[in-house]
Amino acid sequence: MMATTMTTTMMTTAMGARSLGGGGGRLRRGRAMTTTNKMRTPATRRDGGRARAAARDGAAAHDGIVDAGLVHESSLASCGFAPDRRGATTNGKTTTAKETARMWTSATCPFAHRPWLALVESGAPFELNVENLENKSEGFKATFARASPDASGNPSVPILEHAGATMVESALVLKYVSETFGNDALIPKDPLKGYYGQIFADTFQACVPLYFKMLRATNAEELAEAESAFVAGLKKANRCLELGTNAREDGPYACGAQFTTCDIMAMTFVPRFEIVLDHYRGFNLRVTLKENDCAALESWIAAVSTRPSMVYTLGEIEKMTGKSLTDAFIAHFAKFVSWNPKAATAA
Ligand SMILES: N[C@@H](CCC(=O)N[C@@H](CS)C(=O)NCC(=O)O)C(=O)O
Repeated sequence: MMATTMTTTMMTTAMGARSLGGGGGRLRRGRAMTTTNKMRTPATRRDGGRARAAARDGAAAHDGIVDAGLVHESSLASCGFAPDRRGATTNGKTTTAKETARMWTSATCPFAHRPWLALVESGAPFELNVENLENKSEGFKATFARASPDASGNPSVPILEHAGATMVESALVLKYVSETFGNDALIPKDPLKGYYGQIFADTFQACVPLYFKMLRATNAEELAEAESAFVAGLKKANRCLELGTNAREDGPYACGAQFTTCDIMAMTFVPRFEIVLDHYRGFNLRVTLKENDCAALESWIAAVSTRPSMVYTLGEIEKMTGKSLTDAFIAHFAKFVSWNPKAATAA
């Protein structure tokens, strides 16, 4: 099957103006992007072009920007090692945020869901190429081979094409999208909150391989072992939120009031954990968190689960797959499950 191209119009953070223009609808540009352009005025424009003029005349790179007396003789500018600023009329963000991003994705992939959330949150102009991972298109394979460190590796989503570049790996693509579009709104602003958000995100993410271990278990003993490691991982993630209580007291997200990439890195797994583990392993995430006094993690889950971009993208997954979210996620992760205790009991 060929990849389906879905042209998606931008959606504002408030989700008030959300719309999905299928079938090649005209792309609208995000409000946040306009703000980015305003905020990112390059130094050469701020100083009225004096620095460029100075560089052209062979003067020091700082001429016209700061008083000569303020520049230490060991500075890069004085030593002549400062980057050549001639022709530097803009920075990367100013120009590239206007270009439409194309993301190769699979509707149900938790990794591709990360940059998708960031694209939506940022009001970026983007298109989705929804790939059938069971029957990959030649275009998808070639695009992956162009960008992956392992050109002959198994092609995977997400892949982002933007500004003439092709990028792989969800965490890096998420970072790129967040920095390129939407005025850095998703990047933690406060360093301490950022610390707590990141340690939480990293710790929560350590549960992901344990989740796959639970799905891959081939007998009750393996499952019990994987499950207890998974629960221990959840408790550690809960502890990270607790450790950051004072810093994060202004809001429910990993960094407090600010919704950031730290939330996005972790949150896409929440509905998968809930639905897939319940179905294949009879494991109830919410009950487990309650039984293990993980109130901080429960509050974070409540906040990210109701985030408008999350609600919106989950709805889109149903539209793309033509299935309920439950059926779509169960089908996506079926390939990891070779032993099903329910089926074993029934047999
Ligand atoms: N480390 C990668 C993992 C991406 C990944 O595993 N994607 C899965 C889909 S959820 C994939 O495309 N697998 C290839 C396949 O199913 O053949 C990332 O974070 O981007």
